[in-house]
Amino acid sequence: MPDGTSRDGDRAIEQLREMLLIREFETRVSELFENNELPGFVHLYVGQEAVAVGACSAIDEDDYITSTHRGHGHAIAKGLDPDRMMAELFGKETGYCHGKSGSMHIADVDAGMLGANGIVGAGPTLATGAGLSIRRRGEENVCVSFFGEGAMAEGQVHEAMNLAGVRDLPVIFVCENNLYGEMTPAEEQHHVEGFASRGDVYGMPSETVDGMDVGEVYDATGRAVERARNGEGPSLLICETYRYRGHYEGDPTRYRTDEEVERWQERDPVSTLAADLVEVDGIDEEEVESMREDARERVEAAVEFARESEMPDPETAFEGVYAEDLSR
Ligand SMILES: Cc1ncc(C[n+]2csc(CCOP(=O)(O)OP(=O)(O)O)c2C)c(N)n1
Repeated sequence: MPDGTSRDGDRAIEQLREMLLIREFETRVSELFENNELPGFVHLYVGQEAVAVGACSAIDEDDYITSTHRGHGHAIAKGLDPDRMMAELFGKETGYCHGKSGSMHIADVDAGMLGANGIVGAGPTLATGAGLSIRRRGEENVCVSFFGEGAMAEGQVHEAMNLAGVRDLPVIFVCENNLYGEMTPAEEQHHVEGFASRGDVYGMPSETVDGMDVGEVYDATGRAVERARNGEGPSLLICETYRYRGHYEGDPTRYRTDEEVERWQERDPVSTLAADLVEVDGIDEEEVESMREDARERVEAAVEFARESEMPDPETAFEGVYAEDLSR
């Protein structure tokens, strides 16, 4: 549980470890995709690591998240196993969804990861549903819903926020403003500046934070989680961030300049946190390097696991696809 204010070196080390794992996972996925080893599309999370890790480190293991088409970082931050994630990307039987979901629909309900989602804006509606279910069962959990600023223009996101507001549901809406929805700049898609006012209309407090700073995301999520657990309802958190890769792998990114990318990379969330740990907490640079090496090895082991796993049996194509009996 976050205390919302103090800096904690051990927590920051753990956050760096997770951010490095996401960075290495995504970097390796990019190479694998380029080598035609992965079927389907991939949308990478490189650059946005502080949002997933900051928010997920402020909730408990038995809390829930919903994710997006850019969901690998959210899944890793929620504690999913890189072996089963990589196997899913390879379309293998050992993957989280037995090779049926690929990158965009990885889910592990037991771990509270209610799903990546290829439908833009679908996560918040699931999160409001999870909030309703938490409330009905009398539990104290919360659900963090990640979505992009592009999704903020989707009707269902507003419906989800409205119902969560009306019912005071324990949902934290985390909007990752990475400035583009596919190739469209945010200012061409929204007529207001910033997104905090969207919370006002649904009666929930909003905070806008530096999404490149894991500590800021963690603290702000912690405040929202506390409200939600106290029965005070949902919150909206806007995290200003940036994706370094294209919208999808292979995107020529003609809609932005190299200078813009470099400007954001100067504030890289992983290097900034690592530098902070060295300067403020006095950890050795070698320790950071060894953490990076551990992350690389972990990802390589996941690639091996995925490569060696079997393809699913075609006979199982319709298993686990439809709900068996909705009447119960
Ligand atoms: C309902 C729906 N409309 C359109 C698309 C096509 N599409 C996929 S990603 C995307 C942009 C989403 O932008 P944003 O929500 O900001 O997320 P980001 O890609 O920036 O992470 C769009 C329009 C879709 N998958 N689903």
